[in-house]
Amino acid sequence: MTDYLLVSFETCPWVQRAAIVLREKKTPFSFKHIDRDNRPDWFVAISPHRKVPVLRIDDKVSLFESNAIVEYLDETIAPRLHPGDPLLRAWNRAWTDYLPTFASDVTGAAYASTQGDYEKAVGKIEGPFSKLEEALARRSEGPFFNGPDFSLVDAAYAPFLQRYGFLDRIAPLGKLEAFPKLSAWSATLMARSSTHSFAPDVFEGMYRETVKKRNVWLSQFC
Ligand SMILES: N[C@@H](CCC(=O)N[C@@H](CS)C(=O)NCC(=O)O)C(=O)O
Repeated sequence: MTDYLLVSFETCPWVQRAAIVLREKKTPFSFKHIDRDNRPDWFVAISPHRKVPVLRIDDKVSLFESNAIVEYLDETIAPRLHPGDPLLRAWNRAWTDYLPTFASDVTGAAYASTQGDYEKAVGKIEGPFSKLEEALARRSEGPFFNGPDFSLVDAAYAPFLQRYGFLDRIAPLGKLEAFPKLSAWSATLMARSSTHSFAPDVFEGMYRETVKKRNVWLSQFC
């Protein structure tokens, strides 16, 4: 049996994306959590950008970049999470390509160092939310991004929708409520066990601790 090791920082959303795909495929794996502030030499040697996730396979091969990792897992382990139809698959890839922008606009408030920067960051949330609401309106049914079947798009967005929820509970944002399809999608993903690498309430505490230590404007509320 192939041995999969996910090298991680405990609260990294990009690692979580890969872990979700492994859990959806019911594939056993383990985490190796490392310290962001003290990255070991063995890690630096296998991670060209010094970032997590790295997926170590059979302690021989290392893959980096969450999108490359999940595409590899999807090509090599059943069931396929990408849709079979090439057009729908291209459309799905277009939305996973959008993920870094979504992540930065929706969770940027967690990195703002002043109240002014925080308010500017909060002002960026509605744009991506409205884009996703329109994308979700194209399908005929839910509960997932494409309909009844869980996909790589669901795995990609779940960690960032979860962090939006955390931020909304640290200092109320109230943005999601204006987008019913996105709200329902987010609720579905939060209720899905594959989303969670830790018990949700424990993880929320860990996330708050991370924001607190970051010494940003939001830290005072954590
Ligand atoms: N594009 C990368 C992003 C990964 C990423 O930004 N990871 C963060 C942790 S959540 C990291 O390793 N940051 C370390 C750094 O920037 O030095 C991916 O999808 O894997």
